[in-house]
Amino acid sequence: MATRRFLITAGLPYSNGRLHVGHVAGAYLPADIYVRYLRATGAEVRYICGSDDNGVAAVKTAREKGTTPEELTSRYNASQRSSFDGLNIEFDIYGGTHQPEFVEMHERMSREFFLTIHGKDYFTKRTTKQLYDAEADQFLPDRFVKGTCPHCKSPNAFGDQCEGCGKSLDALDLIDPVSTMTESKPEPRETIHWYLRLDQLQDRLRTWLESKRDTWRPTVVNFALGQMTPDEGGLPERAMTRDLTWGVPVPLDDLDAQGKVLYVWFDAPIGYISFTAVLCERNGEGWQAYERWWKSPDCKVVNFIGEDNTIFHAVTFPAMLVATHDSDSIQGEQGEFQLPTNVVANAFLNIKFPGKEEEKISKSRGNAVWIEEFLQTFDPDPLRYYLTANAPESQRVAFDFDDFVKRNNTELLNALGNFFNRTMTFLHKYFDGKVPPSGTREPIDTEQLERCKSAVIAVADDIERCRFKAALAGVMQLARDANGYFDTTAPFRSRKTDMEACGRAINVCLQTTRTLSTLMAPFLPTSAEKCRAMLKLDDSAIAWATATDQLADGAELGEPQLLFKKLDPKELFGEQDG
Ligand code: B3M
Ligand code: ZN
Repeated sequence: MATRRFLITAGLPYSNGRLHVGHVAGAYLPADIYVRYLRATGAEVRYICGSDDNGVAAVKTAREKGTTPEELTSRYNASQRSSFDGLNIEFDIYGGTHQPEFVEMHERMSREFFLTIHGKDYFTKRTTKQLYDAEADQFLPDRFVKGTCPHCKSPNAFGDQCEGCGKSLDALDLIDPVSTMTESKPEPRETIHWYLRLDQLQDRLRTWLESKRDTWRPTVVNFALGQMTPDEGGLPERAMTRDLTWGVPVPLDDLDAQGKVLYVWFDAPIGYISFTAVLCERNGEGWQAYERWWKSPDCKVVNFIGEDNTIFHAVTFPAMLVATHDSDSIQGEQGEFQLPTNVVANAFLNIKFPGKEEEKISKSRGNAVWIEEFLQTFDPDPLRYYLTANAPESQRVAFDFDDFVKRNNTELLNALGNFFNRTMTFLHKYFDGKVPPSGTREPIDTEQLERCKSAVIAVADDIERCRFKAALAGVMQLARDANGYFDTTAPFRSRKTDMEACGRAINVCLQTTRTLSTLMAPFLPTSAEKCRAMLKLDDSAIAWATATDQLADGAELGEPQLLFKKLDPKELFGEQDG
């Protein structure tokens, strides 16, 4: 069979803040698990990410912090990168749309995209009205305008959305608008922008999305198709340029384009491609080798995102890709940009602190759990575990501290950790650390080994379908069954009466740890490494196909190591409520 190839992306985080658990649960961790698993099956994979540096978010935060967007985005690019490292989320490249090593390639590719789409007549140039701050001498991005909501009359409405009722707004409809830059009253002025003709691309997108009904998460496909219902007018044109100086300048030889940049949602997804090109260049293949990943139907592109990014990944970006095609194939012919094979979106994560109500994670309320801080107290694997076992795959769930501690102690420690620990300790105590002979296996033994084999298939199947939570549950079930096997065969009793039976049971337990060490690796890479050390296996044991390879009779194994620590809620939260 030819080697499978995958290009995996995770949404580019805005580089205007630190990473919190919600980000990680949304996209980066599930993608990392998927990538680790795919590699274990022998697939050729590139995992691409980096920061989304352009757009208003950086300009606004930089202003608030009294710094420049360059300085701000470079600082947070580094901070986010180190949080990812700390969690063992391993990208093949971590770029940044405005970072020194990437900006040139990124802008070149973004310009090329814009010009190709322009050349194919998928833009309309249009004059509209927008709020202008005469004091600051600039048009105001939506987020820079505050006012009263025309719907609910809340005074906390911004130009794009009301914080009170959540409705999305047009800045021009705000009552008593105020510029957040200068506190002055902005006035409507005419401006010109380029709109992507999504209406012209909608039929092809709909056909493409319909074909994904059986393989994508229903939340994603239904949401995207829901944008295209004809009775509500279908997809509107969307402005792909902005009046801003921070970003990729609009590449048109047109006076009206001066002082304007590409909309951040136009250039950001191109970051996936431009970072791939830089990666290819770094690897010495030349940047053009990116085409092997992006323009070849035998490479599958899969995007992992948070749910709020669905419209851009399931509609707008695919529309941009289709708009560059010469052929009328929707997925893309050889040599054309491929549409994603899957767009995997997770819902948001809420937060629940001990003794408090569940709430939305919000920077302004200061209730986020920052990765940087979390890693000062905890190891990465328990967080990876909890965020997968409790993943917001189909709906919002809460990061609940009590539950985190409980699951660490009852699941990771009591089920998985304990099985390794009791098996390895027993081995060293009574068998001198050497694998006892498998002997003639009884049905109870072969049943346990069969469970290992079935788990290998079931876990793979769940990961292939991006059901990571179910996949991890499958791994944990095997650990629990293994404990059951240990209890039933009771080597701690048979060692006094029947050393052969005792050795047989320990042999099967060891074969099970061998399987578990492979199956847990995508989820818990650090702990899996410890397991390999205990079993004296090298990294080749990550390969999925080796999961049920047997440890040889008589093989000498390593010392037992504790995989997980018990967490004490009193120690952790004792001081919290006073
Ligand atoms: N920066 C949105 C976000 O962090 C955005 C993702 C871009 S992916 C191309 O929510
Ligand atoms: Zn409102």
